[in-house]
Amino acid sequence: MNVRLVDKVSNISKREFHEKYLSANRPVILKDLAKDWKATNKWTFDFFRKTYGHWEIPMYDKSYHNPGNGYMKPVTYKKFSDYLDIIENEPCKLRFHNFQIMKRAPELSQDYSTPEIMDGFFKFALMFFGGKGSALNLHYDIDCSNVFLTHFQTIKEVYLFPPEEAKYLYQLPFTNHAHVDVLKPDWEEFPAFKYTHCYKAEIHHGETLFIPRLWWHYVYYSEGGFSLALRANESLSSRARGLWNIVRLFTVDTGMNFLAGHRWKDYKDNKARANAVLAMQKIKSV
Ligand SMILES: O=C(O)CCC(=O)C(=O)O
Ligand SMILES: [Fe+2]
Repeated sequence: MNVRLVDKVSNISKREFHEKYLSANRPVILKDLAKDWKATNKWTFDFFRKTYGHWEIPMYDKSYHNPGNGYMKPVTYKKFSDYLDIIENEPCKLRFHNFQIMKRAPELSQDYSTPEIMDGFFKFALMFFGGKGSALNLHYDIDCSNVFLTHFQTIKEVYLFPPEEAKYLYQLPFTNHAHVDVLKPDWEEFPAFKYTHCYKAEIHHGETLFIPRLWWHYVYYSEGGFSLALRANESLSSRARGLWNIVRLFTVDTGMNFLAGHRWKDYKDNKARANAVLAMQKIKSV
């Protein structure tokens, strides 16, 4: 597998961003997009612990996509302050993800501003927390948004793959995810993965990773930490596609998981394998 580093830039104009990254559909790390945000200094482990520590929060781990009753459901709940104590100090595989934090704490939206680097930002924002050693499996964002992921306090790694490489990633049909462990691939099970072009981004405190729409990403918390994801989509047709994706993929997949559990998972695994075999045959016949 071929791994390249994602560019890191500062002080980029809207025009240059459009030309080099948005229109070219390329990821980039923006070092200073969040430099004037209050959040950059204010959002510490201690701040969240002191202000919102009493919340009960849902916890997720790598069983997120296991078939059956627990499919895409929390594995447990924890007090937010207890969870923050853990992820600040020790390894932990639990994550708290896709959290629309501003719904619960609208005052936090005063701590950042909508970036001006492109148009079409959505009002809502998501937060992601993870312990050292936790990972979010390979997926693309089902709503087809461009994502601006700003990380706070620590470092984390994101591995990105272009949309056209889904076939080498063993995309599970009717889903937006795949189960290759990017950091430790099982080459016997996923031989096509070696044909991918992987882009690695290491995001440090206050840096923002631009994930272009439909790009696949695998997130590894090399240290415990948290990020804010702002999302933008300038194109009405792609917004519509995102909505359609949510209805079509989510309804079919969760419905079939409910009806057929393990058999549905086997069907998806077999289909992903067959697609990868076909893709490899095409490469070899060229
Ligand atoms: O940072 C994370 O844990 C996941 C981020 C992500 O997948 C996203 O913002 O789309
Ligand atoms: Fe994502």
